[in-house]
Amino acid sequence: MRRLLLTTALLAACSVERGTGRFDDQHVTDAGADGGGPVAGDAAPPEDLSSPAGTWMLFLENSTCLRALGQNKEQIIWTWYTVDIEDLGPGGGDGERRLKQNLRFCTQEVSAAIANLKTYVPDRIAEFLPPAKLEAILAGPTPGDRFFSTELFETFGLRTIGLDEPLPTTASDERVFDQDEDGHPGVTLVLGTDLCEIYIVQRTRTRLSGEVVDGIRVEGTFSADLDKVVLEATQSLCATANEVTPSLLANRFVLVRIDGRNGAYDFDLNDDGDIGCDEIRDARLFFAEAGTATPRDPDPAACEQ
Ligand SMILES: [Ca+2]
Ligand SMILES: [Ca+2]
Repeated sequence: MRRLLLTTALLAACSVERGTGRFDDQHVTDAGADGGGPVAGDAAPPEDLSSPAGTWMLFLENSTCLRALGQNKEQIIWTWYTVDIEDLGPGGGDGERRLKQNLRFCTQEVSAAIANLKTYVPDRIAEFLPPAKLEAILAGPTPGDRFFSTELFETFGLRTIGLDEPLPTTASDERVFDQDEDGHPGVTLVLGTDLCEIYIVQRTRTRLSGEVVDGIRVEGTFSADLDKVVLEATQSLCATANEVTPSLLANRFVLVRIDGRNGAYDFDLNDDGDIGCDEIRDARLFFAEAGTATPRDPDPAACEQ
């Protein structure tokens, strides 16, 4: 029965209208071992998260404000990661566990903001980003028990940079490097439908704070410091429209198990024993459609101040 329901949901995910844009033509592939996409575990998920080790998907929804052309509007940045969790054993508190998380950045999407312009983050960037290691504390296994992570420190196009050091502003700065190996400084993003390319460097600092929902899901909010500099652009207009500040709304995260254990869905669609970014892109559409990790629409109230 669970498989039947799942197949129906997957078909719905395939046929949903997603508007226009270069990321909107993706479909859930049909590469499951049984030809039917991800398969749910045999048992229903347990209420308690007593065995967190395994592979999860992390969904981040970062609410920012973009100021340009005399306007200040919400710009949401969504990022999807694979997370391999190791259980390091009991922590200091009663029932507490220490976890190690190995994160791999897979894909990122940005909502349209000023003048309906979208920033596109090419999927190939993920191939050049190193994995990140974080620790986390799970205060207990029952729904409502707290979950905290150490800080996720990520950079685009920067060789070395301090936590708060001002970012380079020129391509000739020795801290800048061509991380996505396309011959342009920093990392290349695309604005609009090929309106222009921007060559950027960026630093993000993220810290998760959430709680257990059930045996296969943790949800909560996160703090995010985002610094971004456009080093060069193919049109000068595109270089200026990038002042990003935090919004008035909370950032949201969802961590959901995707390895088939404990009643979770299994997104190792090609059965090679690993869940890669191609499979995360399928999981992303599936959980968006299922309502588990669904990107919300920008809110006009987010940046009114
Ligand atoms: Ca580059
Ligand atoms: Ca796989």
